[in-house]
Amino acid sequence: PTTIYLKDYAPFGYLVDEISLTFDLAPNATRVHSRIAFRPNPDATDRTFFLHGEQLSLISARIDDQPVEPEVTEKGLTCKVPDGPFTWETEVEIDPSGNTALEGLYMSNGMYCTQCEAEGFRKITYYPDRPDVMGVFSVRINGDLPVLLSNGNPVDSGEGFAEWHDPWPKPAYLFALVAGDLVAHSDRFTTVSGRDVALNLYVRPGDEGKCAFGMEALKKSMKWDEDVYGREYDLDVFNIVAVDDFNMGAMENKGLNIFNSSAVLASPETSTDANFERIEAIIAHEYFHNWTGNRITCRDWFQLCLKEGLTVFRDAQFTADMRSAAVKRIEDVIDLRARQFPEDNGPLAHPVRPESFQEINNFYTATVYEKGAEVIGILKRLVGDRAYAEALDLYFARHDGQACTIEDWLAVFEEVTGRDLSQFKRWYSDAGTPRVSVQEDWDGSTYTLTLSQQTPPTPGQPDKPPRVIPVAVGLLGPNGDELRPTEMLELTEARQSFRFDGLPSKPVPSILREFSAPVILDRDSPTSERAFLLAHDTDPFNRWEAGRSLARDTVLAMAVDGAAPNASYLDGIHAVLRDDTLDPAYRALMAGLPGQSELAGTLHERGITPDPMAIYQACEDLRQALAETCRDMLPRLHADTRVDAPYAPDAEQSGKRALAGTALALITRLDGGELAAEEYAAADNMTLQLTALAALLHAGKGETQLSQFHDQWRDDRLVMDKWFGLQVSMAKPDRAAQVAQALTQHADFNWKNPNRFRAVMGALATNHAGFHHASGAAYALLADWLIRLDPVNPQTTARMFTAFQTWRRYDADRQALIAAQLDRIAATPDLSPDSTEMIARIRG
Ligand code: HT7
Ligand code: ZN
Repeated sequence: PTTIYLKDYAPFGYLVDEISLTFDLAPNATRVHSRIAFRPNPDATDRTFFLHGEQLSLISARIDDQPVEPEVTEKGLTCKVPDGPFTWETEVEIDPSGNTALEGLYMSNGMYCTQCEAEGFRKITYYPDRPDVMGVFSVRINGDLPVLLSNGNPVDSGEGFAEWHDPWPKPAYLFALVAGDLVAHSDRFTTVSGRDVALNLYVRPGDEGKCAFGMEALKKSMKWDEDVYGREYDLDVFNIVAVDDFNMGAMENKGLNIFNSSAVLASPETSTDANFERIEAIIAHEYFHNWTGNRITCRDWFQLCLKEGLTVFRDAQFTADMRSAAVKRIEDVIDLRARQFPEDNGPLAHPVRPESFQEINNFYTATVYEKGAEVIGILKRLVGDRAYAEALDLYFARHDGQACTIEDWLAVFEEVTGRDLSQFKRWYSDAGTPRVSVQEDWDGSTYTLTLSQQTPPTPGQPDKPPRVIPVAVGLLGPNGDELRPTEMLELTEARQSFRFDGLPSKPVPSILREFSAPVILDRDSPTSERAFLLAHDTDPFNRWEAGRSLARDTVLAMAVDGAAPNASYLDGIHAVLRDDTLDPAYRALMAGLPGQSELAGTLHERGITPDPMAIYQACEDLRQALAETCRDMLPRLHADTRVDAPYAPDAEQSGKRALAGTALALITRLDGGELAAEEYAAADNMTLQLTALAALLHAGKGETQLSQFHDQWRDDRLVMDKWFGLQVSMAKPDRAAQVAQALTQHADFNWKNPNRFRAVMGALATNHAGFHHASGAAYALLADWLIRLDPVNPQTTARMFTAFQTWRRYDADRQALIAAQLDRIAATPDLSPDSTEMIARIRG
């Protein structure tokens, strides 16, 4: 495998002015004719004419209408070309129906569909398939299908053909084509300057009833981007297509977004509140890419965080505005700790802007996306909201139509603020999660906070100089009053002190409010202080965090020392659950426990080898103790959170349902499932149905309901994914592998469909105690299936290796079992480069 380095970047020797593509569609033998206007790039020195191309049968090639004989390899072609501008033409044949990797042009349920990011266009035709080569695309599709779509605006269509033109120059990764028997859910949007835009959501016949929510989310996103970022849509149409076979959530192709059907189709009967929230966020994310990604794109794939970090940041702002900012922030931190922290603190650690890679598809990671968004949050906190807005305006004005770098991005901030951002840039170049420790001093009127930072070594980066960390701090008085409102401290040194003078009494500090930077705060504060913050902190994030850290410490003490559940935690959560002045969604989050994998990670950081079974049991015991503590108030809490109005997936109703679900889960521990069975029978929406079913399964009941559920939903593929996944995630540790194994034998286990594969194998990998069961059965099962999927779909296979990234945390027996499975997979003949790279990095 070849390693590609950021430092080796060189521009391509030729620019593309225009590219015309003609597709003659046929499932096994699609013909692609390309006609490309090239001219020498004045900024390049190397004039090698190399076009990427993989899995293509070259039929013919011409330069300026004259046949040529290029030199063709498995990776592309080279050819001698004229010194000045020239027209390049090829005809290739490809096999969409044989394309199971879902990259390039492929088929899903009889529909043609493309996925070109990052390097899929080279499977469609010969082209400089790199993001800094931007051209104006015209496309003609010949095919006997009712709907024929490509990027940009429609030009012409008739029986068996359609023509499209995209006036905005774009890199090939944003190319898209869809052709199939689809139906449209249509609407319109008038932009701020009065431009009328036709909106269409194309779905398979039968899915029309699941489009309304997605369409509303799209219109809200378009309006929000105008209002908040001043960004207007720039084509006559915006099309979205739902496809069942898709490797990720969605793709922002210019004017033709393609979505995994799970990320766009929704109805109250078939989708949970969490599904609705996720769909709204993904639609917004892909739409926001129109400016942050499409109009301004990346120079090379090392700059991926330029578009992804910023767009995740923007979609988080959108969700915070549409729903509850505090709840969104907590959800994001839960997710960051579950997915990004293990990556940043294990063998797969890499900088937000990596410096090398073998397979770029392996770098669509939580670090690039979620930490990339956190880094934008840090920048905004450092420069302030006004400067952020000014810098963004300058970024859009200066770089529209360009392929940019992180340096371009930082330059606009430096220019607007006059601030030197070289230390801040370490957030992009240095991997690893900084640990911030705290020391306090009180002399009777001055309170001094001394903060120290240290980032552990990561692969290839042994030393980490200090970086700038915004630490939001507020000081509380003994009765919970704010002695000092939130102040943004800038920690720039390895160790630094901050003084607060003239205080009437020793304050209780509330540190890292709003989770002002993605760091681990090492602070051994007394339980009483955390209980105080849980009751009084005026910052909603830190109030939640106080409960979270009490929960963490009590579970770990129970798991490691056999301690009893901590009464401060139980009483504190009891008080929160009763407090109906608090948002129900927030109360539901307060009552949650940290994930078991996260708890295992904390033990490992403290030098203790985690025992997954002991952690599992401690969590069970603590939940049981919470149920007992809250016994008297739970029926009332459950009744009070009942939603009587017609179902709406909004923040208010879904918050109530979340709290009712929390109450139901606790009640089920006390009544053995009586109420859950009633709730299941009466449920008229998927949130209630699934919550009740999960509670029953946890209680060791629910077999009847499980089979009723199957009969009710057997024809709905997205609901059936839930049916598969729930059984594995609710399975007891000693049964998880067996349950997953049995489900892989089910007639509906279509393992080539990424959603179905992930429903079972993803659920197995995240059932912590089940996955790490001492038998090693789950490791072996996952390995068997990765070996099977790899030749069919390397991208989806490679992403699942993250299940093994934390393997060094565990005891020698488990490590040996995992190493044996990784070695078995690595020894598989013809293993994909994607999986080969992941195993090599994880194995170290
Ligand atoms: N920009 C997209 C990333 C992507 C992708 C999407 C679907 C299938 C394969 C893919 N590879 C990369 C999605 C996004 O971040 O919005
Ligand atoms: Zn994105």
